Amino acid sequence: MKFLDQAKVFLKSGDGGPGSVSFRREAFIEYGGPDGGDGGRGGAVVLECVDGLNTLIDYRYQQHFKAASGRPGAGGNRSGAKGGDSVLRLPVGTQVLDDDREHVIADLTRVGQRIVLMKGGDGGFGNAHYKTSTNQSPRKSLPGWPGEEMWVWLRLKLIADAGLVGLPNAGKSTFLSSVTRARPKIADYPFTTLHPGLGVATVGKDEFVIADIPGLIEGASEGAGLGHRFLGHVERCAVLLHLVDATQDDPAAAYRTVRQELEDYGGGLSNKREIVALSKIDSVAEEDIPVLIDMVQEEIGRDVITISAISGAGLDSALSTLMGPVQDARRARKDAADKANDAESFDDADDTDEAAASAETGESEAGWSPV
Ligand SMILES: Nc1nc2c(ncn2[C@@H]2O[C@H](COP(=O)(O)OP(=O)(O)OP(=O)(O)O)[C@@H](O)[C@H]2O)c(=O)[nH]1
Ligand SMILES: [Mg+2]
Repeated sequence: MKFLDQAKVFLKSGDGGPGSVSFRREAFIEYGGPDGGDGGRGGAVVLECVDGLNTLIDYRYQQHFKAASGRPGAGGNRSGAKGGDSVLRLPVGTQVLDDDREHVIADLTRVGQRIVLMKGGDGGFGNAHYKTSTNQSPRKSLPGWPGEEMWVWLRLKLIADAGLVGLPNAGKSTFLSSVTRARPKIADYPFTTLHPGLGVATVGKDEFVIADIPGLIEGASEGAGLGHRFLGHVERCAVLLHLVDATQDDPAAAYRTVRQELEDYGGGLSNKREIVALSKIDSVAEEDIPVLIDMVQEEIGRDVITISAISGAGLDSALSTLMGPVQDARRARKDAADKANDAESFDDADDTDEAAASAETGESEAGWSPV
């Protein structure tokens, strides 16, 4: 399946149906009168957050979404039927931005979330509505109110627990393929990965989602390489796994380059918790490993771990190390959701079902400082 993380679409909610002008006229029935029903309401534009999607590719093929108009009212006081809604099925992590891409109109963070973005226009009144004591046979009715319309941008920021960053060729995709069932493209040249991919890793009974993104190079923030466009996909991660290729000449410089790009990107990435791993450790001589570790530790001022996605060395411990911050973030989200829930229903404090349900929403972001 192709990957697309932004799309521009046109949305329109349905117009209201017109009211009807009608009079009851039947043989042998006295006192006929106005009986024109109201028009139906136009359909709404609805956003629905669904499971099992991680691309916006569908929105490349269909860019116009129009809800149906309400049906006209009719005689016999029959109201028109409501117009059908237009429903956009979107992956978790989709944001809807206005035309100038500055304001977030909606943020879909949990499966099952449903947002009515634009209501349909009201139906117009039929003439029955205007019957008064002084005007027993009004001929007035109203057309329906128009629906709303606008262009919006859909922007997908994948929601993963841990994000892989590093220079091209650092072994990110190989790591993802070794610890999850994802099968990204892997090759011995830079920019093998052209779009982000996700995989689910298992640690004991727990699972967490890892995102693999294209490699960063110096100047990515100015658009070099694939630029830093895809960094948005690791913005919501609890932790970054920064892979530094142990086989290259200057691992410390490689680390610095990527850090610089994370800082230039902003979005809180440089404050996110980061685990640094020397990768491809199977390909360096045993005696060089401590030297390399020292080199990088000196640069970053804290511990690094070593891994080999090929031999499997260090992979389990890397996953357990990532699991810590992932669980911290989940706990923080749960606490925040509980708190919000308590504030909302303090008089119903022991309604634990409700608390658990809202804990799953994960609406809040955990704030992190570097480890
Ligand atoms: N010896 C050894 N080679 C590795 C290891 N991990 C990755 N490689 C090799 O390094 C090369 C690059 O690996 P990728 O996983 O494609 O690197 P990447 O970081 O995803 O690269 P981009 O997608 O270009 O950013 C491939 O030829 C891999 O076979 C490892 O642990 N040991
Ligand atoms: Mg890759």
